[in-house]
Parts: sequence; structure tokens; C-alpha cells
Amino acid sequence: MSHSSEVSGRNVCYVVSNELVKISSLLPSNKGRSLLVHSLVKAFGLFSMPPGKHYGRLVVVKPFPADYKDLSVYHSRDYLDHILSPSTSSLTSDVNSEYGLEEDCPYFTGLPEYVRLVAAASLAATDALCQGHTDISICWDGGRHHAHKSYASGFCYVADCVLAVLSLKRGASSMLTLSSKPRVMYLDLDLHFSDGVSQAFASSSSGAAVPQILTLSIHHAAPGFFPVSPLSALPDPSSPSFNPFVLSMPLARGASNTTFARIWPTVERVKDAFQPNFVVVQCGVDGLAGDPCAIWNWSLGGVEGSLGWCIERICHEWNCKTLLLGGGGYNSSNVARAWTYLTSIALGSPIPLESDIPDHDAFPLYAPSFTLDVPSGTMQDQNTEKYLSEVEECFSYVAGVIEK
Ligand code: V1P
Ligand code: ZN
Repeated sequence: MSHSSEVSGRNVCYVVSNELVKISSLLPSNKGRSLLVHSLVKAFGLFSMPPGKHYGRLVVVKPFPADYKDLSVYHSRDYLDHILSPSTSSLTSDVNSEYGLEEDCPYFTGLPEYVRLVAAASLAATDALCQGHTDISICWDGGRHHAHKSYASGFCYVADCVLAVLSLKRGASSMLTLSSKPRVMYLDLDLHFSDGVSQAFASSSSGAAVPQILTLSIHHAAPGFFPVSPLSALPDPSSPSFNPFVLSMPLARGASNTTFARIWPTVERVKDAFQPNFVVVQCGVDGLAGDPCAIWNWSLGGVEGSLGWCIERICHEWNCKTLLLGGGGYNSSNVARAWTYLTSIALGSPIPLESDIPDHDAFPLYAPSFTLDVPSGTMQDQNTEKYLSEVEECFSYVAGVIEK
């Protein structure tokens, strides 16, 4: 299958294996989602795209379980000992709760294998970028942005985003093409604030002479909305804790394509100031219309400001090596639609949104539309022009600080 496109193709490394799909599909918050996603990518023929003038080629990479050493680059020894050893995993609920293994993050059969494989998947994606094998890497089973050094949180048991950023920072240092230290930008598009990732780099970047990592989370924030964190607010340059390399852009309910189109030049202003060599994008899709979270009203594609439009810009205009990770998304068939579409964008051959879902085992789950599109709904966008110009002004100042 070929899809016409006006953008240039880039080679894409796509991380998947039967083991990864099987184990990721057990994740309690997203049961069966991984299988649905990879099945739709396959059903649209993206695994067999031939190399061509207008589109890149997708190369599948299989992850091999990460070992203790890989994980301990970020996670604490105590946490790893607890979650990786099946004998201690059946410990009392007191000990499980010490490591966040309750409520949002219950212990589940297969957890040690899940943690090893998801970390390995995101690391395999970064390896392909560092070794110059690809321009874009995709790991839809990654993007666990709430996991902390020593505890699980918000459906996230492994800090694969942090491990991926650290791996790019270290691994890319050996790339012959880079004369200076590589800079890595982490951009998080999930509805929820990336507390695990932001916290990981908040302390490490403040003392560094020339910070190599910048994080920017665009998310919904409101009193009591998960995760509650002082880092999730708009930057306050007058605060003693102000850090221009750990940034947050909170958006109100109903955020739509219009709001994303309005803030996008600001996102690019920050990117241009930082001049990253690598960008890691957490592509959580719980902000799309039709998600059970029902907080934002973002659409998948078609127009300026849509998720697809943003990803197209990152993949084909930012001139950075790019890692696309998964994340949230609780309407599984819409998640499969979204990540399939984003895969085709990465390849430089966006599948037309009005395309019919191909016949495959999961076909009935795409009722009633049976098309690829995830259109926006009717929710009102509460992001006022007054607020959005405040965001613009604030980040314009921040970009100036980054440039210095
Ligand atoms: O609100 C909380 C808990 C309640 N505690 C006081 C905090 N947890 C949220 C967690 C959301 C995690 C989002 C993950 C991601 O960013 C992707 C990696 O999307 C929560 C929510 C909620 N609506 O915020 N937990 C649950 N809902 C939940 C629902 C049903 C069963 C178990 C948990
Ligand atoms: Zn989320």
C-alpha cells in the first residue's frame, strides 16, 4: 500500500516483538491495548512499506529484556529488588505500598518481565538513533512518564522515558557527527503532567554549567487533578526554584486544535532557543476527543494544531533525531487509530483520515465509524486568548533565558 505525500520520507525504526505485545497487553490500566495498536499498524500495511521516493522505510527492531544494570541507570536498587524478584513480589501489601504497588499500580503477574521489556523497548529505540541506523524511532509501549526512581505511580512502573533521555545523552556523545555535547529535548503531549520525568531532571539540570536536557510538559492542571505537583504550573521566573530547563505549560479544559495551533509557535520558540539534537516526544493520546478522561477536545489530524499536524512538524521540520513514545489513552481503538496515523506520518506517508479500517481480527472494535479519523467533539475550549497570551509572554521570556 502506498499513500501519497508531500513530505520527505525518513527511515523509521519501530520497536515491537510478540513478547512485548503479550506482556504490554497485560498492563492493568490498558488491557489488550498494545495488541490492538500493533495489529492496526500491521493491518494498514505499514510494516511492509517499500523504500521509495516519498516515504521512508519501517524497520522492525525486537527488544531483549533489559537487565538490572540497564534499569539501575535511574531506578533505585531497593525498588528494582522488589519488583524484579518474583519471590519478594508476593510480599505483604505494606511493602508493596512502599513502592507504589497499589491502587493505580497493582502488582500483576508478569510485572518483572513487563518492566524489563518496556525499558528494553525504549532503549532499543534510542540505540537505533545513537548508532545512526534511523532518523525516527517509535516505541508505542513506552512513555511511562509517572514512574519515579523508587516507586510506581499513575499506571507507570518503569521510567522508560527517563532511561531513554539518559541513554541519548550518553550514547550520542560517541556519535562522530556531534562536535559538542548532545542536547535532548523531552516534549510531553499527554493529558497528564510528566511528573516522573520532570522531577528526574529538575535537580540534575539546575547545577549543570550547560544543561543538556530540557523537558516541556503540555498538560491539563487543575486543583486535585492527577498528578498534583508544584512543577506542573506555568514557569514563574521570579521564584527561587525557577528552572528554564524543566518547563510546564498547563492548559484548561476543552483544549482544541485552535489552542494547540496558538501555542505551537511558543513550543517552537523554546525548541529553537535550546537547539536540541534529539527530541523525545511522549505521545499520550488521552487528550483526544472521545477518550474517557473527557478533558481536552483535541483531534487526530486534518487541521493546523491537531496532534498529527504537531507530530508532522516535529518529525519533518525540526531537523532533530526523533523518538516517539506512547503514553496514556483509554479508548483503545482510538489509541490504535492515533498511533497508526502517527506512524504513517513518521514514514512521510500519512494515511488519509477518511480511510476505512482494513479487515483484521479487531475490526468490529472500530464501530461505528470504521474509519481512521478521531474527530474533535463539541466541548467548549476554556483556554481564553487572555490566558494563551500570558503563556506566550511567559515562554518568550523563558526562551530568552535559555538562549543566554
Ligand atoms: O487520581 C489518581 C489517584 C487517586 N489518588 C489519590 C491519586 N490517579 C489517576 C492516575 C492517572 C494516571 C494517568 C496515566 C497517564 O498519564 C499515562 C501514563 O495517562 C487515576 C485516574 C484519573 N482519572 O486521573 N486513576 C484512575 N483514574 C483509576 C480509575 C479506575 C481504576 C483505577 C484507577
Ligand atoms: Zn495521561
